[in-house]
Amino acid sequence: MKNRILTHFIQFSLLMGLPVAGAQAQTVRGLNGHFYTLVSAPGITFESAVGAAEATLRCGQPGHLVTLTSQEESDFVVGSFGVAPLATKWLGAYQPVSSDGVTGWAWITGEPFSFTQWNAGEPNNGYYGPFYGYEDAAVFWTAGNWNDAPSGWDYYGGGGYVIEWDVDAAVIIGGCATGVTNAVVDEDTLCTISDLIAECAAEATNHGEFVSCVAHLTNALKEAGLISGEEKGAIQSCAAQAEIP
Ligand SMILES: [Ca+2]
Ligand SMILES: [Ca+2]
Repeated sequence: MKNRILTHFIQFSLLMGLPVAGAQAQTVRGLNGHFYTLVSAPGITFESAVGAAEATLRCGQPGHLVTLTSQEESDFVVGSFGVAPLATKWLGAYQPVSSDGVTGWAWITGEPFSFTQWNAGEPNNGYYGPFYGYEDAAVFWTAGNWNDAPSGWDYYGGGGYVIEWDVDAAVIIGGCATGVTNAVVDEDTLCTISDLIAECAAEATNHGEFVSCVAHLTNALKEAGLISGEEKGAIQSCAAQAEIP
């Protein structure tokens, strides 16, 4: 069995809302289960930041520029990193089709662009100089609010970017909610229980193999004290019901 859980020493901590120790010291995890990292990269353009976020892997999964789709999520990110460190860092809001500068905003993930946190007077498409009229991507500005800025803003101040990895807060298997917290099991890779179950799904050639892999995994998790017997049962029950593979 190739599952990581048996080859890595299990380090457990309930990382919800707390700084993650280890390799990615600036990574935090919200109550929504998502991970966030602030990266300082003075002079980076929006396009380069998009690529850098996708190239930064958590447990083998690409990130994306942060999408703040609720007040709660915005408050968490601003509260975690601070207003000053966030200023001029890119977030994942942009205008995919050039427009008048103030409409047609979207999240790079395609999530509905309904919640906004624009600074007073923004978006104004109003940067003077060579980029006048071309403010088509958003940076954090004052008080954790946003400002539209030129996506090619590489000479004056795109100061870096914030990466987000979408991870469930609780373990869900094929639509079946286990009710078990999707805890981190390896602090170096930030792999969670769901990641390891996904690994079982990817490796299994039939349903029996998947169920067996999840059984081994949950036994190891229980032995390590990461889940209770009841939680182990809930995960195994969902795995048995799931149409995987
Ligand atoms: Ca988000
Ligand atoms: Ca602006």
